[in-house]
Amino acid sequence: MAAPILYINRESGHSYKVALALRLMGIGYEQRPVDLNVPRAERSADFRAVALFGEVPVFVDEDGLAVCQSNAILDFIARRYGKLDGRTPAQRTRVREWLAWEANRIAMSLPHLRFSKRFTRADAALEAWWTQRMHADFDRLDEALLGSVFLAGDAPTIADMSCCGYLFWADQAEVDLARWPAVLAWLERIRSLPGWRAPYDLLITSPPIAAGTRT
Ligand SMILES: N[C@@H](CCC(=O)N[C@@H](CS)C(=O)NCC(=O)O)C(=O)O
Repeated sequence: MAAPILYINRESGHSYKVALALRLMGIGYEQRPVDLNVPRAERSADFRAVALFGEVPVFVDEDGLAVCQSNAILDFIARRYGKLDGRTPAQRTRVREWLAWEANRIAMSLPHLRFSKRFTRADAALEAWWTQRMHADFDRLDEALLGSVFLAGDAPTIADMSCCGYLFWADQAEVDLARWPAVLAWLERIRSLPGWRAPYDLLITSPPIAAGTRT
């Protein structure tokens, strides 16, 4: 059996979510960087063969099964390796509720705002909209974390990996998380987990995002 492969880009928080989960699970795998400046149709043949949507991350397991979409990959690896999942059926359901929430909320605000501030500027109206949604998302997370150590109980799960991924780059979106103390405390708990690595320490070098690139 071949080692699993994770196609990533160093500037992709979606890639980081999965890389962090694999690291905390102790699963060995090979990272392959993808140049996001290259049009999707011209990316490497091995990537195009497995990337159903042309995006990173893509995970290819030991049997060659390719899984796309960060939260689907998190769900897949939690079940495949039996780690970072809820302990009870109710907790496992709660975990997947957070995955679905993240895809429609955090993934639709903070990553876009951060990309605009750091790489290719979007309209001011779009930035304002993403900022407003991001604040509402952080309010919701803060409320959840006031009464819970992690998002689905007292142990970390893929729900935490999904929701925390981009928050380690909050400074790049020029947002100060001090307004959300429960979120800050939760990020600190995640940072303290054995094996935790910051995004740029975990994701290998990829061709830098060129000026004007949109993802
Ligand atoms: N919903 C996807 C989003 C993935 C995504 O937006 N990937 C970006 C990098 S963070 C990408 O590959 N962009 C390349 C492109 O759009 O060509 C997920 O959760 O995996």
